[in-house]
Amino acid sequence: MQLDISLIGVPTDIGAGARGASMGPEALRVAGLAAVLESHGLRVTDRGNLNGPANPWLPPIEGYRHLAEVAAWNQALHTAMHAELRQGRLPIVLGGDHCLGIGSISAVARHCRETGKKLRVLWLDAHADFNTASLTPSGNIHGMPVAVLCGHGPEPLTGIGGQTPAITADVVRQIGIRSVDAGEKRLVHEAGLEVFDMRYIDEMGMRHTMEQALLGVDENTHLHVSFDVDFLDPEIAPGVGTTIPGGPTYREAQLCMEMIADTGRLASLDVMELNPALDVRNRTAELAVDLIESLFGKSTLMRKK
Ligand code: 6HN
Ligand code: MN
Ligand code: MN
Ligand code: MN
Repeated sequence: MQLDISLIGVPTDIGAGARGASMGPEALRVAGLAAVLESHGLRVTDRGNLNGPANPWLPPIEGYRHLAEVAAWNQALHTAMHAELRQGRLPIVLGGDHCLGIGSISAVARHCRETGKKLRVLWLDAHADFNTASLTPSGNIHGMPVAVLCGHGPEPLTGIGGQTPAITADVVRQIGIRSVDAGEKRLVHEAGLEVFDMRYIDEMGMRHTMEQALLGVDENTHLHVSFDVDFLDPEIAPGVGTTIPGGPTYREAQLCMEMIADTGRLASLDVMELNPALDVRNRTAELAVDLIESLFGKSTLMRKK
């Protein structure tokens, strides 16, 4: 695992349906993210926050809410993320709403093309985030990033990073899914996305799920985790804008993170959708930090490799 970590704060809720994810980066810092990582011998540099347009809080236009502003934030993130990867560092994006997956993952994909690495994206989320302008029930672009990355979307977003599509559906594994809109469901099937939904996790268990999701990850793989905090059950993680009941428990989420850590291939991370305005005494931020600690190798007992 790379030892040099960069924190990139992206304080915006420009793609969301509720205000407040713009405060996510600071809540993660207050919950002690840097110190926790440093306690495991990792070197952490906090790059501070990116800048971008304010949230004008306007209704959607032709199926997109705040398209120009979403494009500006994602272009800024793409540039910052790519610069960190090019320096051999491991970037952690402190979101911000999940529309930022576009800038983040397009940068990772570009880096993989330049270095000949094989990309695997684990999308941990209650939602598939595979809507388009014609399918979306809300116009909120945080419901669209995976579709955009796969080439379904407006040029100002699909063009970020210089190659459209930025990724193909076969690099993605979605885990924890339990809320997909009707039209979105059809497109997910058409695109051939591999989805481990909650029904699958209930029946097969998190261990088998992660074994399947990580199948084929090898020494030449760049593993990117896009962690939407609403992946977690709302009982343990209330601080998100779009809670959906029936998510992974504390231990299921820990095991998920621990099995990712065991691969030793984690090379970039998004922490998205944390909404401190809806949280209870920063509990969800603290839980996110606890899980990130497991993602970087904390486990309850020393395990022989
Ligand atoms: N997220 N499918 C819903 C929509 O409006 O498109 C919800 C999307 C939630 C997105 O949590 O990142
Ligand atoms: Mn999401
Ligand atoms: Mn979500
Ligand atoms: Mn932990």
